[in-house]
Amino acid sequence: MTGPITTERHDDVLVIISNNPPVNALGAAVRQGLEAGIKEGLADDSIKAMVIRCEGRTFFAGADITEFGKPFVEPGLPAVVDQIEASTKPVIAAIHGTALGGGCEVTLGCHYRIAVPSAKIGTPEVKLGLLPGAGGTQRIPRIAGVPLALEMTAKGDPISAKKALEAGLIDKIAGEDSLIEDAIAFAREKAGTTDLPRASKKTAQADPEAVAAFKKENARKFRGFDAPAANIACVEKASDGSSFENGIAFERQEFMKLMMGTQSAAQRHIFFAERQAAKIDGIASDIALRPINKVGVIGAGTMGGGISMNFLSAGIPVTIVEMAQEALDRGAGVIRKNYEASAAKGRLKPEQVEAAMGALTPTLDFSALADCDLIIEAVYENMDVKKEIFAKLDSICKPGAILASNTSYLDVDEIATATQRPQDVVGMHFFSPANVMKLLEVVRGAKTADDVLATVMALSKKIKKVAVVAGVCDGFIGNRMLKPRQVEAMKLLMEGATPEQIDKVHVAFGMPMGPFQMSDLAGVDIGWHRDPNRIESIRDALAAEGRWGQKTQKGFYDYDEKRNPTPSPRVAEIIENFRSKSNLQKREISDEEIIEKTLYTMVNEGALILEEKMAQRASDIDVVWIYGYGWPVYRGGPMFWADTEGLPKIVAGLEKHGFKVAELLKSKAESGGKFNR
Ligand code: T1G
Repeated sequence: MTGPITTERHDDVLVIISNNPPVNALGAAVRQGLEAGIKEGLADDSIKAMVIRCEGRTFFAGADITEFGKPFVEPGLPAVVDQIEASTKPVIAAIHGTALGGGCEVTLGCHYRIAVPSAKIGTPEVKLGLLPGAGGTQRIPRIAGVPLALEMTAKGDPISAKKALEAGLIDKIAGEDSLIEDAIAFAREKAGTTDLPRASKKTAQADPEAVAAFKKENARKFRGFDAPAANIACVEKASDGSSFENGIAFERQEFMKLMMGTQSAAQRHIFFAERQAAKIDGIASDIALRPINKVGVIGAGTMGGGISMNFLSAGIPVTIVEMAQEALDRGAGVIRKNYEASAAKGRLKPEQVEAAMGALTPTLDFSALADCDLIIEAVYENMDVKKEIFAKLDSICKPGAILASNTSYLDVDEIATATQRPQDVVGMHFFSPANVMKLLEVVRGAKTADDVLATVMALSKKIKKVAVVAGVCDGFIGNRMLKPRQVEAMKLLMEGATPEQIDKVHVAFGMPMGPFQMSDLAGVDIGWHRDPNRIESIRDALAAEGRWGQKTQKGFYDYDEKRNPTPSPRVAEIIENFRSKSNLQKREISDEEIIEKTLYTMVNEGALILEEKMAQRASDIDVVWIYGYGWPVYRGGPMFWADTEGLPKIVAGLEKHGFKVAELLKSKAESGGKFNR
């Protein structure tokens, strides 16, 4: 046999082997090879049982997503799964790594499943805006029941081999290093079995209470998404007494609806965009990286503490430096409190908390940073202070140490001028809370060395961040696009919109919160000049009277003790005062105008960012907004969304309100081009 599938005879057991790196995706050649392998085993009387296994790091990780949208090539995966199940000889799935999506469905077509202890199985299709389209929504409930089927299909998180064994989704746990031998022995045990277990022949007990509870519990998480509801409907269909064939027909119908929709296209776009962002154009992927065995963090405040946790959780020791003992103790205390909170929720074992805290070295001695491989400055946003720190780092740090600033908008090139080693200087802009938010903007200075950039990008994956390369400009990528949104939102207040109207439009769009809710969360006083007598804007007026947001129980909204917001009459009065002083007439403002002025202007800024090469690609901008600001993944990020809106419509909307349209946006709109293609 040629192609990614080969077969190996072990006396009376035929082993069908997939070798399709990197993740054994079930592309056409793999499906064809599986079909041929099963046929070979059935045709040979000396073969009494078959094993399906994969080479490399994992069992099949699902359908080949790169094939979606391309011409269909037989056999389809459902047919292959059905062929396996119909085999008159036992077929055993030998699972390691992650059997995901179609990979999980292949195992469910097998009569038996054996897995190593570290294996995971799951159906993450919902995270791509889809559902298991090769029988998974019908076989999982029949084997493991409705509650677990709901969890696995509608939420998409994999389960451990242990949990799968308890649920009957696997039959046996193999030795971690003896999967092949154990699978062959297991197959031999089952050889000759006549009444083979077939999931499609089982029935699933309806469980309406479980469905209702699941829907209620996840209503907020599923808000705006189409796929979760489709997965739930399929699981209900599997347990409503319908025949397996009817269930499969329903699954196929729902799968095609999702596959043809923009939500799945958007979510698949982000799946690949996130991985593409890790690649740096023009730098060889095998460039030698600088070893990072010890990290220094300057500043033990909210950001410094959160940043430190990322490395401690990845097993990398951290030396954290402060100016005063009280601040140092407070910072280390917050880190411990955060870890203990995770342990209380069962996310960490107590020994993991102690290991992390044991790897933390709080100190007032700046020279302790001398042997760190990477030092991240996380002090307040003042250029003089940062340059003074970098000059000190330059004098004490070992050659080759990477010097990073967590600045959220200051000029990294200017910071680098404070050192004799600008090639070792880079920006690492974490998003608050730094130990939670996945986005990391890696700011490439004009002189940042290629290996420095590549080292930080590789390290980002190790600390479970989604990293995007940004150029040096005001606000880099995310905050630079946030600016027009906030400016236009404030202008709309002056013309008659209310904070709650604008926020409502953004939340309905799918954002976790609107511009004013976000200001109240982050702090209305962030970046305020702090002179209560200098009132030049609505924001100044609020800040001057202590309306700093949630932290003072009042900002653009008033807050009760549970931080529930209510529209503020005082804010309405402040807005009215400013409007009348500006001789602006209050007018009705449509939701459409709010979208055009706050979101179209973001897209326009994104186009400028691409023109100026401050982002490597449009999909990087999408990744920034998904992982840094909660842009709804089912809309694929601002630039993908603009493509689906239609660039001519975006241009028309911008021109209608007198905005200057970026050349790149205009030229793409005129030529029928798109940002993401
Ligand atoms: N198809 C095509 N390419 C894939 C792929 C897939 N399913 N999964 C990963 N890749 C590529 C990925 O783009 C990257 O490429 C490389 O493999 C390494 O991936 C019918 C319809 C398996 C947990 O959703 O979750 O089955 O950047 O960097 O961190 O019902 O990949 O190197 O060029 O992520 O070790 C359902 C998706 C599909 C699983 C490994 N399956 N993959 O993580 O490596 S739909 C999924 C993952 C389906 C059926 C339905 C992860 C991983 P490149 P990586 P990793």
